[in-house]
Amino acid sequence: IDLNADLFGQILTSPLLNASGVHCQTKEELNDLAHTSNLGAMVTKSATLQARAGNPNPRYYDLKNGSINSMGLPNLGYDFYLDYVLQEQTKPTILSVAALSAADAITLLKDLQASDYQGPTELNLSCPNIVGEPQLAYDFEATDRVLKEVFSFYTKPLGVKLPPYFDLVHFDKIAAVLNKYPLTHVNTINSVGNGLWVDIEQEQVVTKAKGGFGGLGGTMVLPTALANVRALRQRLHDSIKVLGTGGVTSGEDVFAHILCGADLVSVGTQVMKEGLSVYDRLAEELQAIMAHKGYQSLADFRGKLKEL
Ligand code: FMN
Repeated sequence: IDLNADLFGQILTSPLLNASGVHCQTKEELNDLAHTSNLGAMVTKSATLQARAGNPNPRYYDLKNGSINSMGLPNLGYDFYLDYVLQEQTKPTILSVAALSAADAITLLKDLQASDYQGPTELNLSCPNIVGEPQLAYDFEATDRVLKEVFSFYTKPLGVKLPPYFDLVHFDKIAAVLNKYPLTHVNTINSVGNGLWVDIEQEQVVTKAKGGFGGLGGTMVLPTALANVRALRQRLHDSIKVLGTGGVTSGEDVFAHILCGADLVSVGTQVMKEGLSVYDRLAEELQAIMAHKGYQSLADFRGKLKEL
């Protein structure tokens, strides 16, 4: 059984990725990822033009069924991550970038276009935790305008990170926008934005920024993530790969993402809970399921979810 997967032409020995934002902010963390077995490729923390401290603590809270966070994009700045992928990278890497405005996105990608970097980039259109800023990809026309301008000059591999959608008409609308552009991939889903958790003992919220509202991840978002992978795979051109993210805690969850059409699968919250050894466990569990079902490769079942 092999777990080989493809990252826009590069062969990976595992379909597993880290989810951007988890264990990928500092050079030490990125180097840890580079040395993590069964992690096929890595993704950097979403970088903004200027370094950001992010929101005040507490800004991550572990829940029984997942996590809630209001990190607010703490990162070392675009220059740091660009240097990292140009100089340090030893494992296939996706550079994640985020913009606080459409103008920032253009400035950042113009710089990237002019740089020596030729690898894959992911534009995060979906951070739910920036105070006062909307998640761009919930505005279909604004997303179209930004991508139109970006692809008027950008010629390197570029994908987008999407927020979860909850209405079939919204899947139609975002897919119609994305299908107009030569995107390498969509990564779905980002955190389910603006959940709220209540500490009954203290009668208070669990994270500080935004009055306690924060993005959800982990087991509780798995059905939403699977729906987004499936719905987008059904609507996007074949040339646009789908990276499945959200709710993965077991080999079965990885299998389900791939059955829904995911080319690669990322893990966020469960890395926070379990550490980087999670990738060995997931690969082993996935291989056991494949052996049991008689599958030799991921292509044997990718996208083959049956309907009733
Ligand atoms: N997604 C991004 O695209 N960029 C980020 O910088 C980012 N930061 C995150 C920080 C934390 C602490 C967490 C928990 C998530 C973050 N995310 C970010 C979202 C994750 O990449 C992922 O889409 C989401 O958590 C769902 O996956 P999960 O259920 O495996 O956690």
